[in-house]
Amino acid sequence: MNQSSLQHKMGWLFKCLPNPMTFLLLSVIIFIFVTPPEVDAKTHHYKWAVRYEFKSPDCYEKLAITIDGTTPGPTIMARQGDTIVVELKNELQMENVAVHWHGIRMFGTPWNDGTEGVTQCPIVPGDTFVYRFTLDKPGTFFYHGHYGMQRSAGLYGLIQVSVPNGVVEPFLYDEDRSIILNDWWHNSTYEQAIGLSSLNFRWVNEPESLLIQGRGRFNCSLAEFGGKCNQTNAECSPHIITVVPGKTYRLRIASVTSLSALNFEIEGHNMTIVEADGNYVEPFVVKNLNIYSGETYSVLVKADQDPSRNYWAAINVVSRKRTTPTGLAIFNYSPNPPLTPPPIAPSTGPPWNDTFSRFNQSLAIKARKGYTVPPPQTSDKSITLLNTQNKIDGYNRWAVNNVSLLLPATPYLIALKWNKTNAFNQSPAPETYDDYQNYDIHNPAANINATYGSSIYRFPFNSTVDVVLQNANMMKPNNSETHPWHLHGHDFWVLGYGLGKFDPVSDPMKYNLVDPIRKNTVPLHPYGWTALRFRADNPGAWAFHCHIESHFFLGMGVVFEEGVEMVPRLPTSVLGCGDTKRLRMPVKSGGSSLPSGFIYLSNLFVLLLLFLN
Ligand SMILES: *[C@@H]1O[C@H](CO)[C@@H](O)[C@H](O)[C@H]1NC(C)=O
Ligand SMILES: *[C@@H]1O[C@H](CO)[C@@H](O)[C@H](O)[C@H]1NC(C)=O
Ligand SMILES: *[C@@H]1O[C@H](CO)[C@@H](O)[C@H](O)[C@H]1NC(C)=O
Ligand SMILES: *[C@@H]1O[C@H](CO)[C@@H](O)[C@H](O)[C@H]1NC(C)=O
Ligand SMILES: *[C@@H]1O[C@H](CO)[C@@H](O)[C@H](O)[C@H]1NC(C)=O
Ligand SMILES: *[C@@H]1O[C@H](CO)[C@@H](O)[C@H](O)[C@H]1NC(C)=O
Ligand SMILES: *[C@@H]1O[C@H](CO)[C@@H](O)[C@H](O)[C@H]1NC(C)=O
Ligand SMILES: *[C@@H]1O[C@H](CO)[C@@H](O)[C@H](O)[C@H]1NC(C)=O
Ligand SMILES: *[C@@H]1O[C@H](CO)[C@@H](O)[C@H](O)[C@H]1NC(C)=O
Ligand SMILES: *[C@@H]1O[C@H](CO)[C@@H](O)[C@H](O)[C@H]1NC(C)=O
Ligand SMILES: *[C@@H]1O[C@H](CO)[C@@H](O)[C@H](O)[C@H]1NC(C)=O
Ligand SMILES: [Cu+2]
Repeated sequence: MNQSSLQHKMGWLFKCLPNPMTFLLLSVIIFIFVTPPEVDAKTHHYKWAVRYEFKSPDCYEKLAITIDGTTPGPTIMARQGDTIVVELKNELQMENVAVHWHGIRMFGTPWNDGTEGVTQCPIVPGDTFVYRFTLDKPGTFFYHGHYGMQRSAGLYGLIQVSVPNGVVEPFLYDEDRSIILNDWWHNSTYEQAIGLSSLNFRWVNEPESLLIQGRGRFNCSLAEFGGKCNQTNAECSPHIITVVPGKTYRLRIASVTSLSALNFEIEGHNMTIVEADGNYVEPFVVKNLNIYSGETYSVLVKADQDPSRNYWAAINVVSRKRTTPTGLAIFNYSPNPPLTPPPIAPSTGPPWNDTFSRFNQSLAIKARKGYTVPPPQTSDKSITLLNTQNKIDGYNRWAVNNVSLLLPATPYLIALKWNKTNAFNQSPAPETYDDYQNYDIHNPAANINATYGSSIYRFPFNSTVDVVLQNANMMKPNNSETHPWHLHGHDFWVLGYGLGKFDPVSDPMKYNLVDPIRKNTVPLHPYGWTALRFRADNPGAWAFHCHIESHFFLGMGVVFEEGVEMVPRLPTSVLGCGDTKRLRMPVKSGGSSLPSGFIYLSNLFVLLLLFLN
């Protein structure tokens, strides 16, 4: 239908409608016909059941959290502008759940971010929660459990968002291949969580295995007595990446590890890094890729080696002393038999303690020319977040500026919208730490005790905020770990990395304000600092935390709020816990969790389509 015939029909329609109706219809029409990517946007519906099943991803059987019986869960494949609707049914029987959509900014739907304690109440056993959100940008993303340590139990999967029809990406490739990387323990997530939070602290230890696309291989002769382990179980046969000689592949790689930083390489093949967290990277060639928990990358790989054999795709732990065997997949040149092992031993990766080369790779990641979005050249506010390991009343905790986060019973977004001022501490969270000029990041503090806290950082809407993450010594002398920090609801600009203590005078002068990469997850290297800038332009309450499962579980995170007054009335489906126990309205079966205004608009839209036909 062309524009003028549309206007003709519209004109007729408006004459028949009262004024407010006309206004609403006009908004709908503008929304539908003027916003380009929405034109051919689709809605993808999923009905997922989350439940425990006995699984043997590394040949050793244990309980894993699955989606419709699989871990990783199904890959969501869609286009920018598409809407995703996931009806998530909690069939865990004895455990709550929530699922976070990592890297999706949730514009206009902050209550669907899936972060229990921050944006929603937990989904109780037997209940169904409807997540509905729009894919705001193309790229590689993922989803995972965000309640307790459920990601560790296997609740995760990929989201692959392609560019809208007619849009061309700035690099050429023949096909996509996706892998999601993970680390895996045989002890249950419950044993881990209780061990970590006991006065008699029990560390989770290093993972037993590394998984590529949910598959790894444990040496069954090392299995504990009574453990069920079967090396020939099909569930633990390696993941196969099949390629055709001469073709170029876009390999999308996501890491959901609970602890490990990984180094990924494909034997005998270079890789060109082209995407990071949904943002185009100025391409550069590497032999191997360091990837931290919460990050995603796309690399281009050309199948240009001897096609008569297969190659190893290998992941190795870096930044922690390695005890976990290499995780392996097979890079299979068609038509070779997929399971024929490559003739040489797989790479054991770079030295685990080669911090410099990882730091150097972080520095090398810049925004692609022609796709740079320059950051605001100045910021309105700068906060410094000191990362430390502490004790509180004898318990092991992680803290930020000496405060270890305890998520309140009433999730922040809900407390803010419902004016529940007793739900969390209303005084502002600390913007720096005590005596930071004299603080020695290279030694554990004289007093290692920290405090619990629930305060948040509140930023004026659309202000520009700098965050300087400062690493320090752990409680154990001469030890500092890598912490990958993930921000919900935003991409930030990575202004700089440094080793040692941040100098507030000289270091900002070295910030990259020209072509910084935008990301949602960034490493903080041992004894180093990382500086970020973001615009507080997404109304809501957003978690910013270390993506290591046990670290966030032990308090290593903060919460940012901006423009919460602009968030419309929350759907009642997110309520029902803490101070909102009685506010939850029953949802009719098959009912929607959308705000009524939205339903009204969608109904009008349907009406409009009927008129037009
Ligand atoms: C598994 O958990 C038990 C009980 O907490 C503990 O004794 C054991 O050391 C753990 N195993 C490993 C490999 O960490
Ligand atoms: C598995 O462990 C046993 C016992 O330590 C060892 O003898 C064997 O070589 C290991 N197998 C592999 C494939 O590493
Ligand atoms: C191991 O798995 C294979 C394939 O599923 C099966 O044939 C075999 O019986 C299993 N072995 C044991 C000891 O359970
Ligand atoms: C990988 O890149 C290095 C450095 O650019 C180059 O020397 C090497 O030949 C390349 N290897 C392959 C297999 O292309
Ligand atoms: C890494 O550790 C090894 C010993 O495990 C040590 O010899 C080496 O000097 C360390 N390298 C760096 C860069 O710290
Ligand atoms: C640092 O990174 C750049 C870009 O990837 C690379 O060319 C260079 O070889 C690296 N240097 C070291 C010492 O690793
Ligand atoms: C740290 O806390 C513990 C337990 O609460 C207490 O016994 C100890 O005195 C505190 N240490 C310092 C230096 O205040
Ligand atoms: C919360 O407070 C704001 C500002 O005082 C007010 O506009 C809003 O109606 C209140 N919301 C509720 C649910 O009470
Ligand atoms: C943390 O708090 C303790 C008191 O609880 C204090 O002695 C210590 O200096 C604080 N450390 C920092 C880094 O602020
Ligand atoms: C946010 O601030 C920028 C720069 O001042 C401005 O261009 C933009 O329109 C503002 N956005 C909103 C939603 O106010
Ligand atoms: C920590 O490292 C420093 C410098 O390398 C060294 O002098 C010191 O002995 C180490 N301390 C411990 C407890 O290992
Ligand atoms: Cu951490």
